[in-house]
Amino acid sequence: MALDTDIFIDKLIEEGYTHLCVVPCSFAKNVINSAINSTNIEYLPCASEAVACSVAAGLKMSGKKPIVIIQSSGLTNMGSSITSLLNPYGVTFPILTSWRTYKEGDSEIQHKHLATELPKLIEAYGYEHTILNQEDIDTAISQINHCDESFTIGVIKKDTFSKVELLEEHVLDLSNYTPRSEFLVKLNEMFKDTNTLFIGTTGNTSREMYSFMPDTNNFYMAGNMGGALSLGLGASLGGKKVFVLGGDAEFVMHMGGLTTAGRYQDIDLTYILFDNEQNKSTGGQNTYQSHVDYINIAKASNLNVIEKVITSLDDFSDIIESLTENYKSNFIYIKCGLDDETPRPPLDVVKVKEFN
Ligand SMILES: Cc1ncc(C[n+]2csc(CCOP(=O)(O)OP(=O)(O)O)c2C)c(N)n1
Repeated sequence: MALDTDIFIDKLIEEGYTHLCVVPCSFAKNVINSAINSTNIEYLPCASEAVACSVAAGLKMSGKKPIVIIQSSGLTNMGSSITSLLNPYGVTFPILTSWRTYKEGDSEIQHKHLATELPKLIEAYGYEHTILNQEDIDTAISQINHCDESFTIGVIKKDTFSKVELLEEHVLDLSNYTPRSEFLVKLNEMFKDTNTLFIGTTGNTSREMYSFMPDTNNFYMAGNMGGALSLGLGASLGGKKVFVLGGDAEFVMHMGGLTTAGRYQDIDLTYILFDNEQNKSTGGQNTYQSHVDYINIAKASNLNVIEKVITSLDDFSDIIESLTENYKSNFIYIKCGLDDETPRPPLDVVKVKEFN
């Protein structure tokens, strides 16, 4: 049985909770949708789990009642905030983490370690954990209240929440944009059978590369969200010609990597940001990042930025062709639309520890 999600959110509001600080997980999709639909609790999407934790601490220390919702893979990102802010200062609020399981060949490799070790990680942070009751809302709410007052982390298992669709006004319409697959097919044509390394980011970019770029030299980084540019920097400093294909949520998670990458000019590194305005792989939640000027951020970090927002395949091919003659640390920004779901790359192609 699952909790009735809208009633759950209403009860949180009745209890005085004010903000939901979130980095999405598909396990929490319904509760996120319900919070976005509601006008009485503020949905506060965060660039990373560390950001979510610090924002929530600031809210709590100012008299508000925040809740943090994240994926188990991101609990590690909160390590410093937990051990060096919440713990020593005695600040508490509910942190709810999904608990991703792992089945060999059927789950993403990023979840393998914490599928068994999550309770030990929570314990190492100095917290207890409580698995959120999936049958009785009042029990679940009292668990959350307990987390609000103690060093206890709430754990969300799959199917804890009943289905909630986003209200029409919150659904993104990307139908005017070229789907990402068409840009990937173009790259596949242009770099077929070359040794150029394509690093795909966590989220749907990697999955779509597996379907639409069968002839290129691909590395699927199914995890380490936010680390793709830096992985690419290391690879290019190691002598590879590298393209990193990123998503808008991945790009901001550890955006400090941009300032490190900007130090290096004579390397074969190109970052292509595919902005579909959403976390496609965790349920399509809007990233609410339309205030971000990606082009100028990359420029100010000293990357060689293509100033034009790319929306057409023709512009894309021209720009890629011009780059291949003159590599530097390049940044290309594409506004793209959505493709249907594609399968995950299988374990044997994902689990690679040396680049080709
Ligand atoms: C540290 C961490 N936090 C959260 C997640 C869950 N997660 C996986 S993909 C993703 C969103 C990716 O969105 P984006 O980069 O825009 O790519 P898209 O899926 O839209 O192509 C999130 C939040 C994760 N894998 N790791």
